[in-house]
Amino acid sequence: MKYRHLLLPLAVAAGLLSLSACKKEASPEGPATTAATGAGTGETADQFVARVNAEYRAAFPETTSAQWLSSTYINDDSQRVAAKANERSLAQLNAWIEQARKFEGQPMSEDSKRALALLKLMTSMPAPKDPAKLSELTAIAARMEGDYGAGTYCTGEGDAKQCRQLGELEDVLRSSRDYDAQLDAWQGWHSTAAPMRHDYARFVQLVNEGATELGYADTGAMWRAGYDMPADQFATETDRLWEQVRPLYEQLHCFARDRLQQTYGVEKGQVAGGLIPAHLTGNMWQQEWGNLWDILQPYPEAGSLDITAALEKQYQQDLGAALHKRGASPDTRARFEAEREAQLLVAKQMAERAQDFYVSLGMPKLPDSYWAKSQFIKPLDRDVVCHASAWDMDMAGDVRTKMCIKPTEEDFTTIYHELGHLYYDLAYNPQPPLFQNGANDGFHEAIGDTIVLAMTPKYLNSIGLVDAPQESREAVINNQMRMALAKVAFLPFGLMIDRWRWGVFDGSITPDHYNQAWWELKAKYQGVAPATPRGEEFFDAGAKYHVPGNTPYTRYFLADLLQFQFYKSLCEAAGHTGPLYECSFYGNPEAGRKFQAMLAHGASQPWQATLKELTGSERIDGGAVLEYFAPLQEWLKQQNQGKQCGWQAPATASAAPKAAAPKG
Ligand code: X8Z
Ligand code: ZN
Repeated sequence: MKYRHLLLPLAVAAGLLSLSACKKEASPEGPATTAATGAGTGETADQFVARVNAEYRAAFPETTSAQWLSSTYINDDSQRVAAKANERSLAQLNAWIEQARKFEGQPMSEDSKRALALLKLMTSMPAPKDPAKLSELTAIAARMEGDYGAGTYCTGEGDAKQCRQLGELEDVLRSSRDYDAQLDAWQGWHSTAAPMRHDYARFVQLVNEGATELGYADTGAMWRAGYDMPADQFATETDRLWEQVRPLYEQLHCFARDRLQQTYGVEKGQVAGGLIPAHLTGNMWQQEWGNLWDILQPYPEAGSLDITAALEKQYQQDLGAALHKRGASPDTRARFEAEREAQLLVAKQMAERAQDFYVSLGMPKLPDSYWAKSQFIKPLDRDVVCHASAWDMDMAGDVRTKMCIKPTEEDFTTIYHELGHLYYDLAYNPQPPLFQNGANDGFHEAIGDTIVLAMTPKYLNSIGLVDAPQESREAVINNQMRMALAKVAFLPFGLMIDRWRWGVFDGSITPDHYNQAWWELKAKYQGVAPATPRGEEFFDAGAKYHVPGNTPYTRYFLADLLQFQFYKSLCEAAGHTGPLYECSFYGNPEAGRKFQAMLAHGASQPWQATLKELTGSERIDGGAVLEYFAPLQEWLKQQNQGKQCGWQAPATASAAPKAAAPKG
């Protein structure tokens, strides 16, 4: 992710209608007069649902276009248009929900019952009915997203002044091993979020008002209500799942901390209590640790899995060819153009690789419009939102991704992730609009990641990214570590973000404790801590896109587990025998058929039924994660023998708000 300075506020509020995942879905929008029709006009419930579906479909492309423009071409005008569209959309949604009340208890089909239940949950940003407050809400949402996108950290004065945005600061965390340079990059990015605190506190008040008007205790309760089970039960379910996988995470944490101490010294390699310093994980939010491969690789002699290095090599090749085209001694301008050409080419090559995997399963190629209209690399002539997202523009095949791709392993797997969203969209496009969504939001996030699990060393070798894999225990452990740094490291992060937000929404975390609660939860779940004090003058939650972007996050925790369940089932469908971690279903049409059948259901039935069809089970479960990582867990235990594992959350944690025990 990389942002340049945004002069103007971004008006696209992510998650206004969080139909699916990180997608920026259009909000419904219909003629204002529809509010006046309804049951009073003799319309039946089934007819009402059909009308909402039709109005929604009709309004969809225009609204998504406004949002796409505002995210990929930021200026006053695109922001104004998108902001206004969001305001109208949320008003329309409230009107539909109001009209739907008239049909409570009336006869209707099972599909209509489900559609009406889903209608109430269509937005993650419930809006107050009061028009002034609705307007204030969309303005704040737009401003926060803009502030995040515009975040710039400047140091030095005069000629020595240097300003960097997220992408450049992330480069430091990924590539530098200089403690102070990393700390500076980490602190720099987090300093950009501090001014958002006030807006966020007001935002919370406004969405809570919207949520209570809809009959929920608060916005967090509304978010938890979206899982075809009682909201309380869902919260308990996430606790259960975390307890299942926590021991595995703790082993990984212990190993990583030890290696960090070897690298940076005993003192600097940890924070008091055995916590990992937040700026040393190679990731701004400590959510994935794959960039620490150089430090954490178990057996450097057992074959290279350095995908970032391989992609960089591909880029250099592309650049060589682009330069070659420009003659023997290209001038500065020609060199610059060659660099841009090579950046775009390698980005598209990465996306083509991802597409190839889906096609190998029997899925269609993405339409030409995908290649023509997607944003692959960061444009130079304007500001854009770089955080990766997948878009269904019209429910009729105009699908796009928006990224600022760099040739890194992280971006490579992110494209596979994003295409998972698009293939889900395309598969459920025949459903009525209200069912055009993931079985639950975790499903949407898990599709592409399931494919990522099938990117075994053999597969990576077949596409020329790594050497022919060795058949050794060391090689297995290496690959398990590579996967664990992405998938296991992520687990507590996937949980803690909404633990914090649930607490913020239910009032148990008050604005004067935002940062304290944030770091208490980071310590409790992830075992990470800032190396320097982070008082309430900061707003560190705001430094993570999904907080100002208001995208619920528990979906990613669920996805981290679900993807292993999906993977196991697809491996079985492909006839895989042997250890789970060896399976790749690349090129297997049977696995493809099973996957496609699941995708095609969309949200038309409770997710439990969809899960059962694919896996035989109705429950999300950590068992497949543990099965997959069994060799690594054993290895980690051996490595950690004699070490004092675990950590002590800081003393203030005893005063932690009841964020983990949300209300209904
Ligand atoms: O936001 C995303 C995707 C878009 S849905 C790029 N992810 C989460 C994140 O970046 O924090 C994917 C993994 C987790
Ligand atoms: Zn996603």
